[in-house]
Amino acid sequence: MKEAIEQIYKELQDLKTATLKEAEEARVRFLGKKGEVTALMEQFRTVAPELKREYGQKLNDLKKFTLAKIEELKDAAEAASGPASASGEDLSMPGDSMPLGSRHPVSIVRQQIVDIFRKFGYDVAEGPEIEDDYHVFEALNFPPNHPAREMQDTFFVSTGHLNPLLLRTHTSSVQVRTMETQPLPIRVVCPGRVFRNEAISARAHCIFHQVEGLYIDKNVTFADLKQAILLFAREMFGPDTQIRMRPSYFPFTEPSAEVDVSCNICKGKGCNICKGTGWLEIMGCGMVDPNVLKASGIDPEVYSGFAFGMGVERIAMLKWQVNDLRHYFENDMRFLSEFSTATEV
Ligand code: 2U9
Repeated sequence: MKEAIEQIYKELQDLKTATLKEAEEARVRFLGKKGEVTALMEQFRTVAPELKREYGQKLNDLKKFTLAKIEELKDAAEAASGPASASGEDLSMPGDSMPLGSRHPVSIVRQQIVDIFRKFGYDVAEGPEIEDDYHVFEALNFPPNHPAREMQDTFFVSTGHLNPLLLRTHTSSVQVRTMETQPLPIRVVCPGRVFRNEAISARAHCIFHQVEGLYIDKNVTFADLKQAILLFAREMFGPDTQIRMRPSYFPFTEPSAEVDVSCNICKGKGCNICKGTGWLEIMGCGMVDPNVLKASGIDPEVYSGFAFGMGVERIAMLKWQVNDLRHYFENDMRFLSEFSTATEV
């Protein structure tokens, strides 16, 4: 037994461990149920009575020495790896990161557009996505056989009666409802989802977002429209932005125009974003057709107004030079995370 005790002292003196786990393994090796020191303590029973006192003392000393050595090894391992839990994990490690969600780019741009018009004094109105034929077409001066009403352009919810239900193809129906219910003058922007029965491609989708606007008062002129659009374009695309208007046609406005802004990539010189023209189309607009005012009970002899409409995805594509509309609908995190800090106007 004497040799065995000395052998254990020697092993303990030379013992080195690098981690808490190794120190714990050493404890089990010497002091565990089947440990070397534990085995010697059990052998004590077989020691001759006249030697019991001497060996009792030796074994107690050995046990104390072993406990102190293991304690020392554990302290050294903890000091080397920082604070640790009982299971040996390093509690000083940084935690797993929890990525924060962020607003969708379409939502960011829709809010930016709305905020600009709110700053100009416009109210915000929303309305139903399932609408009736009257508020989407009839009240907006669409002739009965206008192609936009047809099956291939409109998703019908119910057909077969005079005023079918359908998914709105534009948010103009919200302006019609505003004209029906709100006192004049009216200055309102209407953001929302719209639905068109179109094949999905890089440039078109069957669901997209619009912001439309309407201003009705006495003596509203095309010059007011031009000024409102210019101020909007400069807030949205930068203070040096120029606009131009090209004549167009919509059933609900007369005269009507398409609006382009100077390309903010090439500063009007011509690049592949503006396809060499120096201009980018951003919206349509016009003076509200007298028939539209009349349909909602507003006297076109007394009042006039302008209206405009833009696709939010299109504005977002121009703002961030995204070349495929479908990115906005696919919820690919690699795309969406590009916009996690893009909240400023
Ligand atoms: C009322 C009267 C007039 C809204 C207008 C446009 C021109 C227009 C398109 C832009 C791209 C739709 O998203 S898009 O495809 N819109 O060009 N919208 S004027 O005119 C109205 C609305 C309501 C009562």
